[in-house]
Amino acid sequence: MLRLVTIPISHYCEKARWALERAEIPYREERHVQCVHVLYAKRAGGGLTVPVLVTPDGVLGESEDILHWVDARTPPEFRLFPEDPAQLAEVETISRRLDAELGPKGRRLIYVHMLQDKRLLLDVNNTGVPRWEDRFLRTGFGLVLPIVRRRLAITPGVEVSDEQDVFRELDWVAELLSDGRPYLSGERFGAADLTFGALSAAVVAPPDYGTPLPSLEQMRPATRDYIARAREHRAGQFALLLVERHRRETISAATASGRSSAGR
Ligand SMILES: N[C@@H](CCC(=O)N[C@@H](CS)C(=O)NCC(=O)O)C(=O)O
Repeated sequence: MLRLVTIPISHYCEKARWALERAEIPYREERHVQCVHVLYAKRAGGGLTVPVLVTPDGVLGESEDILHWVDARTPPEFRLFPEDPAQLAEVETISRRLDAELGPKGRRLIYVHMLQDKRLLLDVNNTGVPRWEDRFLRTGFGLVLPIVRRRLAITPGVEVSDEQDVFRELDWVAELLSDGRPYLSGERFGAADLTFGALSAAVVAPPDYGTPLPSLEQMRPATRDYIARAREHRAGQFALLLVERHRRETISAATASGRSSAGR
């Protein structure tokens, strides 16, 4: 059985879960809270970040590598990355920009907001982690907080520029879609779409995710405000559509329904 070491709320971990579940590759998720995750990520053979996927062929500590590993075990017509070198380069360019921009900026933005609502944050954050880690984070929150702030480079007011950057990235995604392509990856659902669907969770809080997310009603008004605006954005609507159509879609279900492109 594969092991996937995660921080359950992490959207990079969601990217890995989504890819594995779509390809129906069984895995066991090992959920840990922030900071403690380092012990388990390192012990599994990874680095400082999660997801870490432990496979019989070795340990993968980058979400993009996990998608490639899954693809190598997926029938060609359902692979996330195209074979054609030019198309592959385009899909990787889009995915990597999402990994480098929307991922970290959206994450810091939601952390800054949620850190102001400790109880809701911990309830959502700690789903499925070992009991001692839940207690550790609740009682040691004051100790962990400065480490998280430092790791994420949270400085006073950083959420203002993060929000601008997030909406700039959403504009860019909308611009890509404006040529009429059905998916960011081209004619069918692929790595860029899965990456966008997972990483945009921090800004659209989709109704379906690998661990329960809070509803808009549970959030503070300022958080609700930017998430509602992101959901209304053309790219935000696309993100929600990706989740609705593809988050629970499996390759065998797509095959049974006669679709060769996993859900178009
Ligand atoms: N490039 C990595 C990024 C992963 C990443 O940033 N993971 C975060 C969780 S969202 C993490 O482990 N953060 C903990 C830390 O940096 O201490 C990937 O795509 O897998």
